Amino acid sequence: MTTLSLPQLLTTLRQAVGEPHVLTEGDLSAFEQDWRKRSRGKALAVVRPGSTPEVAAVVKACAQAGVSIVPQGGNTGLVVGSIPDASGTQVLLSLQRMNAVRNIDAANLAITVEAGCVLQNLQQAAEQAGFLFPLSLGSEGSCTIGGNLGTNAGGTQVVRYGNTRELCLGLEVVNAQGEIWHGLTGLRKDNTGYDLRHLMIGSEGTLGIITAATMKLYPLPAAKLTAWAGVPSVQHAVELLGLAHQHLGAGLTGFEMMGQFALSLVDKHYPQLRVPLWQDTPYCVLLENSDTESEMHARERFEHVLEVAFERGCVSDAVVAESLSQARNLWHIRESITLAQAEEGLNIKHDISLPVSAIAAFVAQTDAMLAREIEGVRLVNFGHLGDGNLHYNVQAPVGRDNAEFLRTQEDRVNTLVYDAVRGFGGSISAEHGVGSLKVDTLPDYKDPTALAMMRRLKQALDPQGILNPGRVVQLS
Ligand code: FAD
Ligand code: 2HG
Ligand code: ZN
Repeated sequence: MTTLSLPQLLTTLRQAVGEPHVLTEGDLSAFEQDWRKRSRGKALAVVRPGSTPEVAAVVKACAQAGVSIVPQGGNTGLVVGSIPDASGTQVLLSLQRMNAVRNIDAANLAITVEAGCVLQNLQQAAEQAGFLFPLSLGSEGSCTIGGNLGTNAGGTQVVRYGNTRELCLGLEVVNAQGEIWHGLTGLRKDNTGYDLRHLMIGSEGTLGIITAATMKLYPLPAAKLTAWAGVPSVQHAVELLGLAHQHLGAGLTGFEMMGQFALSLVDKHYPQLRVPLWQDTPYCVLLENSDTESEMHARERFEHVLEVAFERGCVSDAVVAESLSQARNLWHIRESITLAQAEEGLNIKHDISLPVSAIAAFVAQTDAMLAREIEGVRLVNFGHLGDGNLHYNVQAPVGRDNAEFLRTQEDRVNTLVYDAVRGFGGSISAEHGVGSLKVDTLPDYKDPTALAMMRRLKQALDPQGILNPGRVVQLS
């Protein structure tokens, strides 16, 4: 194979996707800086293909030039996995122009979209066709389905519908050789060997570039009920979750827990949102039930759960949304925690999962340990309790510079928290992924055989190491 020099590569890329879609000058910060503004890279070029054959042509050209590629969707990832490194030698491949809804197959309850389709647009397309696409994240106005698949995103409906992985029926992928795998079958059953779809999902752009996906659709719920409950402790929140599972069954679609400090940040930075109950109770829970039957029956069951929880002392007070707009406001408060943290200043983010049965003990033990280790430490503890997933974030003590705290304390705090997570049988990443932020930490917590198999897979599928190198697994 002939090799390409960098000028030849740029010429080939311009021929492949069109001159206006190869950006090398001007303000490229939207592509080169991560969402949290922790890191900034420098791309050789930002390349914006408009079709799958164009993606294949870009990958082939980069492979020929030995230039690596960083796939990017909405650039909302939180683990520094979607921006180029600082070398100025990587191609940033943005999928944003590939945003079409290709097909809705109502009988198969499936929708096929291109990878750059913004999640909210996908939700709306499904709804216009009379269906629900249940994946829901605070970043849904800008993240893309390609990025959701790349990270196997979770979000707030996982307790009922599963992670992005569970919602995917098929993929179209450009591999590291620039070949196109046409896997958009939409089949619900297919046991013809290794399931490459599941290998690609959650691989954070290191094994292939997802160009389109067939995703599952669900019936639209007829009634949705939302409550905000004050709970005296994490253990009480876990007991409330048990009651909700017992009485609501598959109707339980959301179960989020939020600590007092997390909610105080929303109250401080967005006082207009009027956070309920947060001053009176150490934790609040946001609970959602979705049903295909009438609201009257669902409401009876939903309120029964809260009554039983109240009698048992699991809930100290609760409000049930009386309208769609009240329910939306409650969800908006929950979704604003990430933005409120950003307003407060950088903190040390953790995205951990634990068996639900271990969460109360983990929080009690780790809260106390961090308070001993770092005087005045503030914990932004919130997350998807229904899935055993906490965002156990660590904010600098009052008066201490956030950036300095992050710089000097992150490694130490990570070790303290992740060792505790390991002690309770948990994972250091529940939904955000590894990216470059956790790539050097992963070997300390991942089963060594699993890690060795991951490295072998990476070497087999991408022997040149051109797809998002330095993310997920280091090869040397
Ligand atoms: P990007 O950030 O562009 O990329 C993420 C990773 O996927 C990178 O490694 C990238 O290389 C890879 N990638 C992107 N597109 C492709 C593709 N087409 N093919 C292969 N690889 C690709 N995450 C959750 O899981 N749950 C949440 O509740 C949640 N809430 C959030 C709330 C806020 C306010 C913010 C800012 C982020 C939140 N996130 C959450 C994180 C983030 O939104 C998700 O990780 C999302 O899935 C990223 O999508 P994206 O399109 O922005 O991907
Ligand atoms: C959420 O659940 C996101 O809101 C972001 O996963 C978590 O800000 C965070 O740490
Ligand atoms: Zn989350």
